[in-house]
Amino acid sequence: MTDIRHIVILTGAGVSAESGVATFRGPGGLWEGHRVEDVCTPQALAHDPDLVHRFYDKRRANLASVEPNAAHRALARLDAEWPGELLLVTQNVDDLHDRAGSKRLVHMHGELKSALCALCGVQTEWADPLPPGTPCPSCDAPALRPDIVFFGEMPYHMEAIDAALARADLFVSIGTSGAVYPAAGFVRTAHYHGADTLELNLERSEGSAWFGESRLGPAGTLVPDWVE
Ligand code: BJW
Repeated sequence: MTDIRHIVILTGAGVSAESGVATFRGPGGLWEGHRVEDVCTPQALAHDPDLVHRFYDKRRANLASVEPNAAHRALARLDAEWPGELLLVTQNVDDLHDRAGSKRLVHMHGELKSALCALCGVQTEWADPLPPGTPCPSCDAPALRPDIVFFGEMPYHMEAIDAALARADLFVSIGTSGAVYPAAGFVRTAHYHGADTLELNLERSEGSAWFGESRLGPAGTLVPDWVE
């Protein structure tokens, strides 16, 4: 990585798979027992808030039984030691990158451990139990919801992500199917701005053809190998 100074890394559910966090798509995926439109849209939250809260309560409870894996740890090491600019953009709502020690990190699809007031937009730490109708600590409206970016909602930190992609010399995508936008388009943006592009994934993602290089295998092996 001799000429590389600025790195943007995108992670998806595959980076947490070896920690025991389910991915979304495919057999055994998180949405196998749920239709996405039943749990992951603002309409679903309005129509059946109990179902949506239960879905995320279960996922949040699961965090207590999982640990960061070798891929999370390698990325945290890179963050600590890389002298140039680095931004780790995760689509994951788990806290495994945080617990591994990554600092230059943004959660573009929200966080299980955060609550969002649907009325005033204030974000607070999630404290169990927070059933639907819990009042917001700031404006008192009974509008606290999981701080998760649903389909049709704007992902977080897009300005910072776009700015980092425009400066990146290297864009690395890890453990994501490339099925969900805008994250699926980051490889094209980075390529357009002249960055090298590398994919580390168990199998070729939907946008695989856009990457300069694809390495296929488990993140727990590929990521430490790449970082060293
Ligand atoms: C391993 C591994 C191992 C396994 N090692 N690898 C038509 C065209 C284009 C766009 C749209 C469209 N219609 C609608 C849209 C927009 C929509 C969208 O993309 N829809 C698609 C379905 C087409 N997007 C949105 O609505 C987004 N907002 C938006 O676009 O706002 C407007 C906007 C405009 C302009 C600029 C910016 C914005 C919001 C998307 C919100 C996504 N939310 C979710 C749920 C989060 C909460 C939750 O956790 O429940 O985020 S959806 C879900 O998918 C989750 C994930 O973050 C996301 C991506 O999934 P991911 O991480 O890729 O997981 P998988 O399971 O798909 O893949 C895992 C991969 O890992 C696989 O490839 C495996 O092989 C691999 N793997 N084990 C390495 N050990």
